[in-house]
Amino acid sequence: MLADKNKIAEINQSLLTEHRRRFEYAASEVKNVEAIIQKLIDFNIAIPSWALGTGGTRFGRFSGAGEPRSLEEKMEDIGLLHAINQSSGAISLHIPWDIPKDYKAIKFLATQLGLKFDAVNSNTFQDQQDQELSYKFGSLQHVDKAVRKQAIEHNIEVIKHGVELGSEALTVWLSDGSCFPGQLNFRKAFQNTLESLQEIYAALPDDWKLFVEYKAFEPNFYSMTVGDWGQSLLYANKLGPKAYTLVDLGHHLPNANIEQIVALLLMEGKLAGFHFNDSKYGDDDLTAGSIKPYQLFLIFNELVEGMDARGMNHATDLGWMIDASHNVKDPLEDLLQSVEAIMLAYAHALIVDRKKLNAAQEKNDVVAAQEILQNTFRTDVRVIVAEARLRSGGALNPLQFFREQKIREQLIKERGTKTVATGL
Ligand SMILES: [Mn+2]
Repeated sequence: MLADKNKIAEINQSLLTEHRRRFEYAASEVKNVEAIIQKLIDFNIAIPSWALGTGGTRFGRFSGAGEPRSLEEKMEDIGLLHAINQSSGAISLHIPWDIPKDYKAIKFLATQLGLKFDAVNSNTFQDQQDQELSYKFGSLQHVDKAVRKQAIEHNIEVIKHGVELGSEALTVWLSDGSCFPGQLNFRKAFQNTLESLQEIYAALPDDWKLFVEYKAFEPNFYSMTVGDWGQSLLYANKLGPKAYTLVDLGHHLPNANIEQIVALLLMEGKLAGFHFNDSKYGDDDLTAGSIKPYQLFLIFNELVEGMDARGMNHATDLGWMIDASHNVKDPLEDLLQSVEAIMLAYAHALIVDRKKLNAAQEKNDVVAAQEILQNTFRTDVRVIVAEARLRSGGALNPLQFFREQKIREQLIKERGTKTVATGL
């Protein structure tokens, strides 16, 4: 189904008087509000093709109803999101869960829906039905050269799909590692992985990037061969200028200072971008900003500061993607909430008074520095984000629109109640 633009405009009209009143106040409180609105309009967050269905855990999966049954329907769902919030204009494909069968038709559909193809993602953390060799003991790190070769070829295949669709990056997340002491020679595992990545890197088109994603633990629980940003950066540095470190917020040990990691990766010109989600304990895949919105703001604060220091374009110079899917929410409502939380964190970061913050830092005025950040975080920027959406043709209140227009009910009518989207 497609979103009804006239309906969006009609509902917006009914909310406009109240919105205008709130916006006038916010605009008087925030400096350079027009420049901020433009940046918010330009900013888009890619939606992964695996987030449109209800996620599962290893204990079970409670599928929702009206889930997309094909890549085309997943794209339609993202098209719906984008029509409603005007900030989700890209899809990140996972291969082999979502192999495009007809590139031309898929590209045409993407254009119709206003979507671009973001990074493509390979999968060597599962065995596929028709697969010859198993990844049980790793893929790019495997002691058997034949397994490594199979995994390398898969990644090159993923690049080929991406080239056809107009993607410009490959994200490699490896579950490689070990579960028990002694299982693995760390140095050999690293070398094997590096050599495999080098072969994949050599197959990248000139204008492509390779994103090396790290994760602290799970599914391996003793060691991960790309376990933290240090290891990822080692690979990225050894591979060359097209390789970068990708930060997934849920892939750290508890209490890691992610904002500091981001600042240093940016300083080194090696930050690829983000997988947004939130967590209480580990890789919980919860809605972005649902548990630690202040941390999300602090991360964006470093992003804006670090990108501006390097003269980077916020909207295009890093990869921005949500990587979450959980058991209990409607996936589309969850994504609307995630995008909203990310836009709010970005808006907050844009209004930090950097001159004052810098002055406080230079004087070791710890109290003033904290006040600047916390006052910013406590400023209500929801109406500014809504104004950016309004100007782009999106809904003033996305979640309210989704519910009042009974979009899920319509999707269930179209697709049925017993649909299961491919993915985790
Ligand atoms: Mn991720």
